[in-house]
Amino acid sequence: MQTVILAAGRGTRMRPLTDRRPKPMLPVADKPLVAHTADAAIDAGASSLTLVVGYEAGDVRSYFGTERGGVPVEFAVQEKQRGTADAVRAASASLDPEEPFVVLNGDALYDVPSLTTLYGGGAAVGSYRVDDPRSYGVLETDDDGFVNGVIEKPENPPSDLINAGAYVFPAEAQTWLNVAESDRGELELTDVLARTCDEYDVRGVAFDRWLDVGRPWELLEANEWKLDELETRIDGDVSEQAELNGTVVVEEGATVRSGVVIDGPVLVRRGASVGPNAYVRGHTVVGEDAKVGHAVEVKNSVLMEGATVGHLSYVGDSVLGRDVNFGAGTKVANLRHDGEPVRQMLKGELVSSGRRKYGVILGDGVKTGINASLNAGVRLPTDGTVKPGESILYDRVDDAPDTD
Ligand code: TTP
Repeated sequence: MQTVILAAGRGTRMRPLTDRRPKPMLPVADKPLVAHTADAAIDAGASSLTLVVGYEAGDVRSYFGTERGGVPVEFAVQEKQRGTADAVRAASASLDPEEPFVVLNGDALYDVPSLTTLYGGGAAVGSYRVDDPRSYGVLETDDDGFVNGVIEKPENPPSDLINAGAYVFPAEAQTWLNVAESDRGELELTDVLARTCDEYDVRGVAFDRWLDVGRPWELLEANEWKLDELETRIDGDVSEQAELNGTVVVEEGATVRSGVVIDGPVLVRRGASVGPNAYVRGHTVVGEDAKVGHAVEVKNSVLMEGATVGHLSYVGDSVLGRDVNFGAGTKVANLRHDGEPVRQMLKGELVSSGRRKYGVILGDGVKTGINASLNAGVRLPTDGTVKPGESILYDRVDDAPDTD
Protein backbone atom coordinates (compact mmCIF):
# COMPACT_ATOMS: atom_id res chain seq x y z
CA MET A 1 0.00 0.00 0.00
CA GLN A 2 1.25 3.50 -0.80
CA THR A 3 2.66 5.06 2.35
CA VAL A 4 3.24 8.62 3.51
CA ILE A 5 5.79 9.16 6.28
CA LEU A 6 5.59 12.46 8.12
CA ALA A 7 9.10 13.74 8.67
CA ALA A 8 8.75 17.51 8.50
CA GLY A 9 8.66 18.03 12.25
CA ARG A 10 11.01 20.52 13.80
CA GLY A 11 11.49 18.46 16.95
CA THR A 12 11.62 21.39 19.34
CA ARG A 13 11.35 19.12 22.38
CA MET A 14 14.55 17.41 21.27
CA ARG A 15 16.59 20.57 21.49
CA PRO A 16 19.54 21.01 21.34
CA LEU A 17 19.95 17.73 19.42
CA THR A 18 17.74 19.07 16.62
CA ASP A 19 19.50 22.43 16.23
CA ARG A 20 21.40 21.14 13.21
CA ARG A 21 19.48 18.04 12.12
CA PRO A 22 15.81 17.12 11.82
CA LYS A 23 14.48 14.83 14.54
CA PRO A 24 13.88 11.93 12.10
CA MET A 25 17.63 11.87 11.40
CA LEU A 26 18.66 11.33 15.03
CA PRO A 27 20.68 8.13 15.37
CA VAL A 28 18.95 5.01 16.64
CA ALA A 29 21.36 2.06 16.71
CA ASP A 30 22.77 1.73 13.19
CA LYS A 31 20.50 4.10 11.26
CA PRO A 32 18.43 7.28 11.62
CA LEU A 33 15.09 7.15 13.43
CA VAL A 34 13.01 7.60 10.25
CA ALA A 35 14.87 4.76 8.53
CA HIS A 36 13.48 2.40 11.17
CA THR A 37 9.98 3.72 10.40
CA ALA A 38 10.55 3.31 6.66
CA ASP A 39 11.97 -0.21 6.98
CA ALA A 40 9.14 -1.34 9.25
CA ALA A 41 6.68 0.05 6.67
CA ILE A 42 8.44 -1.81 3.84
CA ASP A 43 8.41 -5.07 5.83
CA ALA A 44 4.72 -4.56 6.63
CA GLY A 45 3.75 -4.06 2.98
CA ALA A 46 4.48 -0.52 1.79
CA SER A 47 4.57 -0.40 -2.03
CA SER A 48 5.94 3.16 -2.22
CA LEU A 49 7.14 5.73 0.28
CA THR A 50 6.53 9.46 0.20
CA LEU A 51 8.54 11.25 2.85
CA VAL A 52 7.17 14.63 3.83
CA VAL A 53 10.16 16.77 4.69
CA GLY A 54 10.65 20.37 5.74
CA TYR A 55 13.13 21.40 8.42
CA GLU A 56 16.70 20.45 7.32
CA ALA A 57 15.16 18.42 4.48
CA GLY A 58 18.45 17.90 2.65
CA ASP A 59 19.69 15.44 5.29
CA VAL A 60 16.68 13.16 4.80
CA ARG A 61 16.83 13.34 1.00
CA SER A 62 20.49 12.49 0.77
CA TYR A 63 20.17 9.60 3.21
CA PHE A 64 17.31 7.91 1.32
CA GLY A 65 17.88 8.72 -2.35
CA THR A 66 15.17 7.40 -4.68
CA GLU A 67 14.73 3.81 -3.56
CA ARG A 68 14.89 1.75 -0.38
CA GLY A 69 14.51 -2.03 -0.03
CA GLY A 70 13.15 -2.29 -3.58
CA VAL A 71 10.48 0.35 -2.92
CA PRO A 72 10.44 3.73 -4.70
CA VAL A 73 10.97 6.76 -2.48
CA GLU A 74 9.66 10.24 -3.23
CA PHE A 75 9.81 13.45 -1.25
CA ALA A 76 7.20 16.12 -0.67
CA VAL A 77 8.10 19.43 0.90
CA GLN A 78 5.98 21.01 3.60
CA GLU A 79 7.39 24.53 3.82
CA LYS A 80 5.69 25.45 7.07
CA GLN A 81 4.56 23.05 9.77
CA ARG A 82 0.87 23.74 9.56
CA GLY A 83 -0.22 20.35 10.90
CA THR A 84 -0.37 16.70 10.00
CA ALA A 85 -3.32 16.98 7.54
CA ASP A 86 -1.42 19.75 5.76
CA ALA A 87 1.65 17.48 5.65
CA VAL A 88 -0.33 14.70 3.95
CA ARG A 89 -1.80 17.27 1.55
CA ALA A 90 1.75 18.20 0.57
CA ALA A 91 2.29 14.54 -0.34
CA SER A 92 -0.93 14.12 -2.33
CA ALA A 93 0.67 14.85 -5.72
CA SER A 94 2.64 11.63 -5.42
CA LEU A 95 -0.34 9.51 -4.34
CA ASP A 96 -2.53 7.41 -6.64
CA PRO A 97 -5.98 8.99 -6.10
CA GLU A 98 -7.71 5.65 -6.70
CA GLU A 99 -5.84 3.79 -3.98
CA PRO A 100 -6.00 3.71 -0.17
CA PHE A 101 -2.95 5.02 1.64
CA VAL A 102 -1.10 4.61 4.90
CA VAL A 103 0.19 7.53 6.99
CA LEU A 104 2.89 7.00 9.62
CA ASN A 105 4.68 9.42 11.92
CA GLY A 106 8.35 9.42 10.97
CA ASP A 107 9.48 9.78 14.55
CA ALA A 108 8.00 6.61 16.00
CA LEU A 109 9.17 3.01 16.23
CA TYR A 110 6.66 0.33 15.29
CA ASP A 111 6.88 -3.43 15.66
CA VAL A 112 6.57 -5.13 12.30
CA PRO A 113 3.92 -7.80 13.13
CA SER A 114 1.54 -5.13 14.48
CA LEU A 115 2.20 -2.87 11.52
CA THR A 116 1.58 -5.80 9.16
CA THR A 117 -1.87 -6.22 10.77
CA LEU A 118 -2.51 -2.50 10.18
CA TYR A 119 -1.57 -2.82 6.51
CA GLY A 120 -3.58 -6.03 6.06
CA GLY A 121 -7.10 -4.67 5.80
CA GLY A 122 -9.31 -1.65 5.21
CA ALA A 123 -9.39 1.68 7.03
CA ALA A 124 -7.61 1.48 10.38
CA VAL A 125 -5.87 3.40 13.11
CA GLY A 126 -2.98 2.07 15.17
CA SER A 127 -3.11 2.39 18.93
CA TYR A 128 -1.10 1.60 22.00
CA ARG A 129 -2.24 0.65 25.49
CA VAL A 130 -1.05 2.90 28.33
CA ASP A 131 -1.86 3.04 32.06
CA ASP A 132 -2.87 6.69 32.08
CA PRO A 133 -4.11 7.91 28.69
CA ARG A 134 -5.33 11.32 29.87
CA SER A 135 -2.58 13.34 28.24
CA TYR A 136 -2.96 11.71 24.81
CA GLY A 137 -5.47 11.35 21.98
CA VAL A 138 -7.62 8.42 23.14
CA LEU A 139 -9.54 6.04 20.87
CA GLU A 140 -13.26 5.61 21.37
CA THR A 141 -14.27 2.17 20.15
CA ASP A 142 -17.61 0.37 19.76
CA ASP A 143 -18.47 -3.18 20.87
CA ASP A 144 -17.21 -4.65 17.59
CA GLY A 145 -13.77 -3.04 18.01
CA PHE A 146 -14.37 -0.37 15.37
CA VAL A 147 -13.23 3.15 16.13
CA ASN A 148 -15.75 5.96 16.55
CA GLY A 149 -13.16 8.68 16.91
CA VAL A 150 -10.24 10.09 18.86
CA ILE A 151 -10.76 12.33 21.88
CA GLU A 152 -7.88 14.64 22.75
CA LYS A 153 -6.67 14.64 26.35
CA PRO A 154 -9.95 13.50 27.95
CA GLU A 155 -10.61 13.80 31.71
CA ASN A 156 -12.45 10.47 31.58
CA PRO A 157 -10.78 8.39 28.89
CA PRO A 158 -13.18 6.09 26.97
CA SER A 159 -10.41 3.46 26.64
CA ASP A 160 -6.76 2.89 27.49
CA LEU A 161 -5.81 2.94 23.79
CA ILE A 162 -3.92 6.00 22.60
CA ASN A 163 -3.56 7.15 19.02
CA ALA A 164 -0.24 5.83 17.71
CA GLY A 165 -0.12 8.09 14.64
CA ALA A 166 -0.49 5.23 12.14
CA TYR A 167 -3.46 5.17 9.80
CA VAL A 168 -4.89 3.35 6.80
CA PHE A 169 -7.16 5.76 4.93
CA PRO A 170 -9.52 4.92 2.07
CA ALA A 171 -8.64 6.54 -1.29
CA GLU A 172 -11.54 8.97 -0.87
CA ALA A 173 -9.88 10.55 2.17
CA GLN A 174 -7.41 12.21 -0.21
CA THR A 175 -10.24 14.64 -1.00
CA TRP A 176 -10.88 15.38 2.69
CA LEU A 177 -7.54 16.89 3.60
CA ASN A 178 -8.71 20.52 3.53
CA VAL A 179 -9.85 20.50 7.14
CA ALA A 180 -10.48 23.63 9.21
CA GLU A 181 -7.83 24.92 11.56
CA SER A 182 -8.03 23.41 15.04
CA ASP A 183 -8.03 25.34 18.30
CA ARG A 184 -4.25 25.06 18.43
CA GLY A 185 -4.03 26.52 14.91
CA GLU A 186 -3.12 23.34 13.01
CA LEU A 187 -4.71 21.27 10.27
CA GLU A 188 -5.12 17.95 12.04
CA LEU A 189 -5.14 14.49 10.52
CA THR A 190 -7.41 13.36 13.36
CA ASP A 191 -10.14 15.50 11.74
CA VAL A 192 -9.71 13.48 8.56
CA LEU A 193 -9.87 10.35 10.72
CA ALA A 194 -13.10 11.57 12.31
CA ARG A 195 -14.74 11.84 8.89
CA THR A 196 -13.37 8.41 7.94
CA CYS A 197 -14.94 6.96 11.11
CA ASP A 198 -18.28 8.53 10.10
CA GLU A 199 -18.25 7.03 6.62
CA TYR A 200 -16.29 3.77 6.96
CA ASP A 201 -15.70 0.96 9.43
CA VAL A 202 -12.33 1.87 10.90
CA ARG A 203 -10.42 -0.95 12.61
CA GLY A 204 -8.55 -0.23 15.82
CA VAL A 205 -5.27 -2.10 15.66
CA ALA A 206 -3.59 -2.31 19.07
CA PHE A 207 0.20 -2.40 18.64
CA ASP A 208 2.20 -4.81 20.79
CA ARG A 209 5.09 -2.41 20.90
CA TRP A 210 5.38 1.24 19.90
CA LEU A 211 7.48 4.21 20.90
CA ASP A 212 6.92 7.85 20.11
CA VAL A 213 10.32 9.52 20.09
CA GLY A 214 9.59 13.10 21.04
CA ARG A 215 11.69 13.85 24.11
CA PRO A 216 15.41 13.30 24.62
CA TRP A 217 15.10 10.36 27.00
CA GLU A 218 12.93 8.63 24.40
CA LEU A 219 15.96 8.65 22.11
CA LEU A 220 17.68 6.51 24.75
CA GLU A 221 14.61 4.23 24.88
CA ALA A 222 14.62 3.96 21.08
CA ASN A 223 18.27 2.91 21.16
CA GLU A 224 17.56 0.41 23.92
CA TRP A 225 14.87 -1.17 21.71
CA LYS A 226 16.87 -1.30 18.49
CA LEU A 227 20.24 -2.29 20.01
CA ASP A 228 18.49 -5.33 21.47
CA GLU A 229 17.72 -6.43 17.90
CA LEU A 230 21.36 -6.43 16.74
CA GLU A 231 23.39 -9.60 16.32
CA THR A 232 27.06 -9.86 17.18
CA ARG A 233 29.34 -8.96 14.27
CA ILE A 234 33.03 -8.14 14.48
CA ASP A 235 34.29 -6.51 11.28
CA GLY A 236 36.70 -4.05 12.91
CA ASP A 237 40.02 -4.46 14.65
CA VAL A 238 39.63 -5.93 18.16
CA SER A 239 42.64 -6.56 20.42
CA GLU A 240 43.07 -10.05 21.81
CA GLN A 241 43.36 -8.38 25.21
CA ALA A 242 39.83 -6.96 24.98
CA GLU A 243 36.85 -8.75 26.54
CA LEU A 244 33.56 -8.65 24.65
CA ASN A 245 30.41 -9.99 26.32
CA GLY A 246 26.81 -10.12 25.09
CA THR A 247 25.84 -8.67 21.73
CA VAL A 248 28.62 -6.48 20.37
CA VAL A 249 28.94 -5.05 16.88
CA VAL A 250 32.29 -3.59 15.86
CA GLU A 251 31.95 -2.16 12.38
CA GLU A 252 34.66 -2.19 9.76
CA GLY A 253 37.30 0.48 10.41
CA ALA A 254 36.54 0.61 14.15
CA THR A 255 39.21 -0.24 16.74
CA VAL A 256 38.87 -1.81 20.18
CA ARG A 257 42.21 -1.75 22.00
CA SER A 258 43.67 -3.79 24.84
CA GLY A 259 42.20 -3.78 28.33
CA VAL A 260 38.73 -2.85 27.08
CA VAL A 261 35.66 -4.58 28.50
CA ILE A 262 32.42 -4.28 26.53
CA ASP A 263 29.17 -5.65 27.94
CA GLY A 264 26.64 -5.49 25.12
CA PRO A 265 24.40 -4.66 23.53
CA VAL A 266 26.95 -2.18 22.25
CA LEU A 267 27.53 -0.87 18.74
CA VAL A 268 30.94 0.55 17.84
CA ARG A 269 30.52 2.31 14.53
CA ARG A 270 32.88 2.75 11.58
CA GLY A 271 36.06 4.68 12.39
CA ALA A 272 35.36 4.74 16.14
CA SER A 273 38.03 3.85 18.66
CA VAL A 274 37.62 2.41 22.16
CA GLY A 275 40.42 2.08 24.73
CA PRO A 276 42.90 1.21 25.86
CA ASN A 277 41.42 0.27 29.25
CA ALA A 278 37.86 1.44 28.82
CA TYR A 279 34.55 -0.03 30.03
CA VAL A 280 31.54 0.28 27.73
CA ARG A 281 28.25 -1.28 28.74
CA GLY A 282 24.48 -1.49 28.40
CA HIS A 283 22.84 -0.18 25.21
CA THR A 284 25.59 2.12 24.05
CA VAL A 285 26.35 3.44 20.59
CA VAL A 286 29.87 4.72 19.98
CA GLY A 287 29.16 6.70 16.81
CA GLU A 288 31.22 6.98 13.64
CA ASP A 289 34.72 8.33 14.35
CA ALA A 290 33.83 8.78 18.02
CA LYS A 291 36.48 8.07 20.62
CA VAL A 292 36.33 6.50 24.08
CA GLY A 293 39.80 6.69 25.61
CA HIS A 294 41.80 5.43 28.56
CA ALA A 295 40.02 4.83 31.87
CA VAL A 296 36.63 5.96 30.58
CA GLU A 297 33.34 4.27 31.46
CA VAL A 298 30.36 4.73 29.16
CA LYS A 299 27.02 3.22 30.06
CA ASN A 300 23.69 3.24 28.22
CA SER A 301 24.55 6.27 26.11
CA VAL A 302 24.67 7.53 22.56
CA LEU A 303 27.88 9.19 21.39
CA MET A 304 27.21 10.79 18.05
CA GLU A 305 29.68 11.07 15.19
CA GLY A 306 33.11 12.36 16.25
CA ALA A 307 32.27 12.71 19.96
CA THR A 308 35.41 12.29 22.07
CA VAL A 309 35.61 11.21 25.69
CA GLY A 310 39.36 10.92 25.93
CA HIS A 311 40.49 10.25 29.50
CA LEU A 312 39.29 9.44 33.01
CA SER A 313 35.58 10.14 32.50
CA TYR A 314 32.19 8.66 33.32
CA VAL A 315 29.23 8.99 30.93
CA GLY A 316 25.91 7.39 31.91
CA ASP A 317 22.43 7.43 30.30
CA SER A 318 23.34 10.41 28.14
CA VAL A 319 23.36 11.67 24.59
CA LEU A 320 26.49 13.44 23.37
CA GLY A 321 26.02 15.36 20.12
CA ARG A 322 28.37 15.39 17.17
CA ASP A 323 31.99 16.38 17.95
CA VAL A 324 31.39 16.87 21.67
CA ASN A 325 34.73 16.87 23.44
CA PHE A 326 35.20 16.00 27.12
CA GLY A 327 38.21 17.34 28.97
CA ALA A 328 40.01 14.74 31.09
CA GLY A 329 38.09 13.81 34.22
CA THR A 330 34.69 15.13 33.11
CA LYS A 331 31.96 13.23 34.94
CA VAL A 332 28.24 12.91 34.36
CA ALA A 333 25.75 12.35 37.20
CA ASN A 334 22.86 10.08 36.28
CA LEU A 335 21.11 9.44 39.60
CA ARG A 336 19.47 11.66 42.22
CA HIS A 337 20.31 11.09 45.88
CA ASP A 338 16.61 10.70 46.67
CA GLY A 339 16.21 8.05 43.94
CA GLU A 340 13.35 10.02 42.34
CA PRO A 341 13.08 10.10 38.53
CA VAL A 342 15.47 12.64 37.04
CA ARG A 343 13.80 15.79 35.74
CA GLN A 344 14.73 17.86 32.72
CA MET A 345 13.73 21.26 31.37
CA LEU A 346 11.46 21.00 28.33
CA LYS A 347 10.02 24.10 26.69
CA GLY A 348 10.44 26.12 29.89
CA GLU A 349 9.07 23.53 32.30
CA LEU A 350 10.77 21.00 34.52
CA VAL A 351 9.34 17.58 33.61
CA SER A 352 10.00 14.08 34.86
CA SER A 353 11.87 11.80 32.51
CA GLY A 354 10.35 8.85 34.35
CA ARG A 355 13.89 7.46 34.53
CA ARG A 356 15.74 6.87 37.78
CA LYS A 357 18.95 6.82 35.75
CA TYR A 358 19.27 9.73 33.35
CA GLY A 359 22.33 11.77 32.56
CA VAL A 360 22.87 14.72 30.24
CA ILE A 361 21.87 15.84 26.74
CA LEU A 362 24.65 17.74 25.02
CA GLY A 363 24.33 19.65 21.76
CA ASP A 364 26.81 19.26 18.92
CA GLY A 365 30.24 20.72 19.57
CA VAL A 366 29.99 21.05 23.37
CA LYS A 367 33.42 21.22 24.99
CA THR A 368 34.14 20.66 28.66
CA GLY A 369 37.30 21.60 30.54
CA ILE A 370 39.13 19.14 32.77
CA ASN A 371 37.28 17.87 35.83
CA ALA A 372 33.96 19.37 34.77
CA SER A 373 30.96 17.83 36.45
CA LEU A 374 27.54 17.71 34.81
CA ASN A 375 24.43 17.18 36.88
CA ALA A 376 21.70 14.66 36.04
CA GLY A 377 19.08 16.00 33.60
CA VAL A 378 21.17 18.95 32.41
CA ARG A 379 21.21 20.01 28.76
CA LEU A 380 23.99 22.11 27.25
CA PRO A 381 23.48 24.12 24.06
CA THR A 382 25.14 23.51 20.72
CA ASP A 383 28.80 24.65 20.84
CA GLY A 384 28.49 25.35 24.58
CA THR A 385 31.59 25.32 26.74
CA VAL A 386 32.23 24.38 30.35
CA LYS A 387 35.20 25.76 32.27
CA PRO A 388 37.78 23.51 33.94
CA GLY A 389 36.50 22.32 37.29
CA GLU A 390 33.07 23.85 36.69
CA SER A 391 30.01 22.12 38.08
CA ILE A 392 26.92 22.47 35.88
CA LEU A 393 23.88 22.06 38.09
CA TYR A 394 21.21 23.61 35.88
CA ASP A 395 20.02 23.42 32.29
CA ARG A 396 21.59 25.88 29.87
CA VAL A 397 19.45 25.45 26.76
CA ASP A 398 17.28 28.35 25.64
CA ASP A 399 13.84 26.93 24.80
CA ALA A 400 12.38 30.21 23.51
CA PRO A 401 9.78 29.56 20.80
CA ASP A 402 10.79 29.94 17.16
CA THR A 403 10.09 33.26 15.58
CA ASP A 404 9.97 31.96 11.98
P1 TTP B 1 5.01 16.24 16.54
O1 TTP B 1 5.81 15.23 17.33
O2 TTP B 1 3.74 16.71 17.09
O3 TTP B 1 5.92 17.48 16.20
P2 TTP B 1 7.48 17.59 16.03
O4 TTP B 1 8.05 16.36 15.42
O5 TTP B 1 7.78 18.85 15.29
O6 TTP B 1 8.04 17.69 17.51
P3 TTP B 1 7.96 18.91 18.57
O7 TTP B 1 6.57 18.95 19.09
O8 TTP B 1 8.97 18.49 19.59
O9 TTP B 1 8.40 20.18 17.89
O10 TTP B 1 4.69 15.66 15.09
C1 TTP B 1 4.15 14.37 14.83
C2 TTP B 1 4.67 13.89 13.51
O11 TTP B 1 4.16 14.64 12.42
C3 TTP B 1 6.13 13.96 13.41
O12 TTP B 1 6.55 12.83 12.69
C4 TTP B 1 6.38 15.24 12.63
C5 TTP B 1 5.20 15.30 11.71
N1 TTP B 1 4.68 16.62 11.35
C6 TTP B 1 4.82 17.06 10.04
O13 TTP B 1 5.41 16.39 9.20
N2 TTP B 1 4.28 18.28 9.71
C7 TTP B 1 3.61 19.06 10.61
O14 TTP B 1 3.14 20.14 10.23
C8 TTP B 1 3.50 18.58 11.96
C9 TTP B 1 2.79 19.41 13.00
C10 TTP B 1 4.04 17.36 12.28
